[in-house]
Amino acid sequence: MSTESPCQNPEIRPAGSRSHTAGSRSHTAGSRSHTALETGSPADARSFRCVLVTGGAGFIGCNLVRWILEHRPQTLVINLDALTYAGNPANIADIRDHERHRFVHGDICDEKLVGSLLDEGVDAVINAAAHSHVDRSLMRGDEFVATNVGGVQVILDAIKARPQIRFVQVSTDEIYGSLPPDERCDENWPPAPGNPYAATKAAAELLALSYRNSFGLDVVISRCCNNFGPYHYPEKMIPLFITNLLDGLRVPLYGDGLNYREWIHVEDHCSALVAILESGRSGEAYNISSGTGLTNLELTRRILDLLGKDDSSVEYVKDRPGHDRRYALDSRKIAAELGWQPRHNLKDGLRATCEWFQANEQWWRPIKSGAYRKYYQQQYAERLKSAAI
Ligand code: NAD
Ligand code: TDX
Repeated sequence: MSTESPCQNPEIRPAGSRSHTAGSRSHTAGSRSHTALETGSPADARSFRCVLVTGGAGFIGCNLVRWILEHRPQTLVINLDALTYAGNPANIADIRDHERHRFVHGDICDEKLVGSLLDEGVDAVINAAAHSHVDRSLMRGDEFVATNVGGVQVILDAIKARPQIRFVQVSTDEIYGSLPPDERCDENWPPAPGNPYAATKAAAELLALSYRNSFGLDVVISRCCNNFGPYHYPEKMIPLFITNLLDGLRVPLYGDGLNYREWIHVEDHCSALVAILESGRSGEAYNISSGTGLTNLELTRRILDLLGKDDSSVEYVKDRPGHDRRYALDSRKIAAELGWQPRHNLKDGLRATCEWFQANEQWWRPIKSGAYRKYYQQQYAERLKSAAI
């Protein structure tokens, strides 16, 4: 891996540099590609020379880094990731040596490191580093508070000393909590997080906005619905269910299976984050959704169908405590203000995702061993009779 920052290396000429294709593959059969203009960003969109992406070895982060390298040839990316259990060097293997990308193994809670990276010419931070799994936050909350709140405070303090830097906090639809039937929430809906993970994400938003109010920091917030796509860590529902089914195991559906979620392809989340970075109004939050929602049971049946299985592969298990029943976003604001639209539909995206997991066993098999097995046993042993993986 490169040790010299691409932001400081005069040999790297971002505007004219070739786009990186060697070794990379298209992960999204059936999707239209995004060109530089295709986020739909308004004409007065800002451009950024060097973006610090945190959590860039995780699911959304690695897709975001790849998206920026591919669609913003003028932009250099520093990728800071602590490589927790969810961070994986294999997620960025194909871009490891990209001339506009530098990976730094480190913690967003490390004040000195964050400050020194910002001094490398960074003009924007997109914070995707987090502990992100609701079920783990129900086991213990300390790491969630430390990273999702404490880490954000460290970044904000570092930016406070360098106020020219724009900050995008990657947040979630979960901050709204469970919605009543038939309601959709816009960005003014009051936060009412229903689990410790969601509470830390809501806290981080409030903290970021308080730094804007107190110190004039340039802060924008994104709130996205559930993502799916390549490199999704297989503790989350879609990749867990796909990989279990590929192994001939049953899938553990919580409760009655009627909890309702909206699902977006991760590439659409990435294009929305870039639109928010480039054109989002300071101090604003933007919902991001595909508008496609369904119950977990309906989603499970689609996955079963794609993989040639039936309902006998489903095991209804004890529900998640405090399980939010329904999330549904009104995302007209990002469409109206920033011209952003999703480009993937669930049907094709889900098929492509199943195909990706079928074609990339070498990626997920090592994950589903070792420490993951311990987690799986802890999480499901009592819930799922077929938990012996
Ligand atoms: P993930 O768990 O796959 O990845 C998180 C990454 O953050 C990992 O690479 C991990 O190593 C890194 N990380 C954790 N703690 C860190 C620390 N202290 N310092 C540096 N790096 C650290 O999560 P994800 O699904 O990719 O989510 C990314 C972000 O998007 C999170 O902020 C999450 O809240 C948000 N989000 C996720 C979804 C979703 O459906 N997955 C939806 C909306 C918002
Ligand atoms: O084994 C399971 N069985 C099951 O029925 C798992 C892991 C999940 N579920 C249900 C719970 C949820 O209703 O499926 C739904 C999706 O669960 P997850 O994949 O764990 O995602 P969720 O809890 O909705 O949170 C995700 O979307 C919002 C991300 O993990 C968060 O980081 C993001 O903020």
